[in-house]
Amino acid sequence: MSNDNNQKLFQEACQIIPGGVNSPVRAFGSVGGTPRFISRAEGCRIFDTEGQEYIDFVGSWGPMILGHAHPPILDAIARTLKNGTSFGAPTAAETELASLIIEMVPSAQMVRLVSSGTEATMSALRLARGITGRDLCIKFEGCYHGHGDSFLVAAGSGAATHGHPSSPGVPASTADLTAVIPYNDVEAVRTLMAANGDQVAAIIVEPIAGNMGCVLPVPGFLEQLRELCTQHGSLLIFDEVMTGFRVHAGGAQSLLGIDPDLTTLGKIVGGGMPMGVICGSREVMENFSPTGSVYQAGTLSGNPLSVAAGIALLTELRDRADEIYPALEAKGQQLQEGWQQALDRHGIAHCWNRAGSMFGLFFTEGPVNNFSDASGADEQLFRRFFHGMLAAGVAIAPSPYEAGFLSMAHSAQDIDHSTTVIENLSL
Ligand code: HOZ
Repeated sequence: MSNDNNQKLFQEACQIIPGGVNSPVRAFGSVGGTPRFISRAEGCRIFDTEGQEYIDFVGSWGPMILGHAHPPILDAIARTLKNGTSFGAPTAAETELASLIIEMVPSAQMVRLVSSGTEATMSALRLARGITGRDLCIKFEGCYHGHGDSFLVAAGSGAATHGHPSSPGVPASTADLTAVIPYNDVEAVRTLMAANGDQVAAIIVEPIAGNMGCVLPVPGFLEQLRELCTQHGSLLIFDEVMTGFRVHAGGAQSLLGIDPDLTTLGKIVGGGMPMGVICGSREVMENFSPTGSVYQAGTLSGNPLSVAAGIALLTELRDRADEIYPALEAKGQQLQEGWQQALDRHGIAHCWNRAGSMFGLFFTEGPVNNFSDASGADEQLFRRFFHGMLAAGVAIAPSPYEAGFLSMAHSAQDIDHSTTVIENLSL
């Protein structure tokens, strides 16, 4: 199969875009080779500029829960587009989307819309610092909360993929305000809070981690974070950019029954258009300017096209939740069983973590409960697996430090086909 056009486009891009990409993990840095340049996507398939099609288990890194180019979302964007692309002024649709979020996400009483998950987490931490008058933040190794300075310390996702989990350019004085603890290590949090709890503005956590592969919280971990935050007057921030509306219609907090003080959302909430959200209790959220004094702003915040796409997607997820989430779980089970059996036949050690349609496959015996476990997996094998799948028309994320995603558009046949591809790989 020709890859000439992708190679030509990548070379051209590399001349004028750092690494040829606008987000590092897309560059195939850890797996080698040439990124596919995508011309279109539909359902569970993406198509590259060579005309080659792939069953897609990346789903634009999460938003495509109902599939690519989902007609109700395209229609909503097309209808809205006729009226203009940005007003920099309030719209009725923003309030409609905020109401939907409040209806679906248990801890949300008020909502602010921004343009990306990174903006949401940065603003959530500023809000926590403003409210508490404290500076310290606790994050977990391998969790990724966007590329704000405070979070590029022992970060997952592309930062881990490219070997810079703590980025140059982040002033030491900022990095020093972020304490890093292994995911699922509640004793370490307890010790740190006992010593410095009165200085901790917030604990931020992916309630189900998706940026070191998929890693699930061990029983009691999140409950104890909740308890420690309450006890020490710190705010608990759930970064649900990946898990929001993905693992349950109400996000991980609904699935796991824990209310954070603040939640950040992204990806699904914008229906595949740029969108981030900070939400929480009225008491907390009213500290944002202009009702409060914590400043936060954006010309494109509440962009009408993103809002229209978000309303279309969330409305469908809410109205069809009883059908969609069990169906996604069934697809996840089928995928897991099929891939596990195929890898067993190859005699390959592997470990699987999954929350419904969000999954992580690690080439190690496991268990994988934190970043150190995840980074112990066989990277060479991952590379061979990745390229074997891609060559056979199955796209997974080009990094072991990313989660995989299924959508409602993946049929049983698509999933079976991906299993057959694994059976036929030479690993
Ligand atoms: N950090 C994103 C996934 N966890 C990657 C986004 C992208 O490259 O589009």
